[in-house]
Amino acid sequence: MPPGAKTGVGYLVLKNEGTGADRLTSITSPAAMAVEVHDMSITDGVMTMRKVDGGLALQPGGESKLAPGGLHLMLVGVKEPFREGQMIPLDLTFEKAGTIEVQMKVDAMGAKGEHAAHMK
Ligand SMILES: [Cu+2]
Repeated sequence: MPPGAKTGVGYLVLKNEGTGADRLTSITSPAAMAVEVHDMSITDGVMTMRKVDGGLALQPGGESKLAPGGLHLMLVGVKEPFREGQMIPLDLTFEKAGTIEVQMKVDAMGAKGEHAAHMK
């Protein structure tokens, strides 16, 4: 993270290995005030980002990729600047599957490309 930054970006892949549809409804982390799902698109060279409301739907056997250039997690109000190599715990809450804890590893700034461009 750049010095003084309060926002971090996270990427992951969600897989639904069950037989019913599910939905990621909320995400929390002790490391940030809020975690939002954002979508990013580039129109005429201008990058825009919007918050995805209503959660992320997961079809049975399907997956949802949060990757540079598209969907991502936005960690807002980061309490302590992230350090490379550090693990950030996240609680993902699903409509059916309940709450699942995952750990995200901090990469060097810009390691995954353009996401640094929209970090404040
Ligand atoms: Cu974002």
